Amino acid sequence: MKYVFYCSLFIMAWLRPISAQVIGTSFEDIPCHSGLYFDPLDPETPHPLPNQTEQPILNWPPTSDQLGFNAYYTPYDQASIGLSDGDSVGVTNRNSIVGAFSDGDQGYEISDCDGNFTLEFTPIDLQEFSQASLSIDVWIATTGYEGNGVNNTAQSDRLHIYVQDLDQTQQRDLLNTTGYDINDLDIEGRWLRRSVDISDFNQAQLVVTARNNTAAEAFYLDRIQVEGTLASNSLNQTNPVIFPNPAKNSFTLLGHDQANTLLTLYDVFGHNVWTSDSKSLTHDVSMLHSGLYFLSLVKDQNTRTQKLIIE
Ligand SMILES: [Ca+2]
Ligand SMILES: [Ca+2]
Ligand SMILES: [Ca+2]
Ligand SMILES: [Ca+2]
Repeated sequence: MKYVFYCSLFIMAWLRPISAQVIGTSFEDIPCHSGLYFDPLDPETPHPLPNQTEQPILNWPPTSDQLGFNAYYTPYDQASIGLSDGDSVGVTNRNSIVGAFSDGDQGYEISDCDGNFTLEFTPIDLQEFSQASLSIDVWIATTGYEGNGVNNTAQSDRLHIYVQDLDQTQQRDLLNTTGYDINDLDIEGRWLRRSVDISDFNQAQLVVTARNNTAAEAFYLDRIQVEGTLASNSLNQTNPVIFPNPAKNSFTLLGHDQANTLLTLYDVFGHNVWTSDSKSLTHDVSMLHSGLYFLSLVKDQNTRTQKLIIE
């Protein structure tokens, strides 16, 4: 009787919707190089911006608990020098303009691109979530910006930050100065927290695209956070129980027929990171990094998915 009582308490606690940080980045724990970034490729053609030895990092791979990002360059309609002349871009701890980063000691800087700089973050799989939001901190350096950002020219600075759903082909703005002189928007010289609801998105990707052309024109990014609440059907009472959850090196799965069940763990990017058809109740996951995962159980073409946190 006691056992049933405690089990009921456990399941009730476990059935509560869980709202928590899904993933993010604050650009901490990434190597930081001072100095300028020099793009070695032709500024007249669009291209990915490759990391250069001992220069600020522009691209970084994702981990199970941190978003990755990749940088791209697109020239003006009349191509200029782009980032070939040496510019302050990428992961930085230079805080002379922002005073302090909004989270930790590092952020991401985009300055003097002489063209268009696009930063794409790792797409996140949100299909298991009923609610989700994405937030970012932005600092726009105080200086004179030109134009209204409509034309793809040097005299038309702009900053556009949005989340796109790669699955449903839609996008939602966090900040878009297109159509305005940045100086008229009262957004310079302080950290701005921008958030957007993406509960209806399946595959969410954060994109930052910037156009500026002097060293004084600088945009900074920090404290990117995706938060979410798991969909209630992922917490179905008939599902097996994962214990402990959060897990450290292993987890035990109770209340399911372990014979002929295929277990797969997916990370928040939708990547398959672990598979097992073991009949054991306890599974070793010590090789996985800490983070949020989805445990998928497939048996007789029926699939159940549950959340697993590894610490
Ligand atoms: Ca930071
Ligand atoms: Ca430049
Ligand atoms: Ca202006
Ligand atoms: Ca300008």
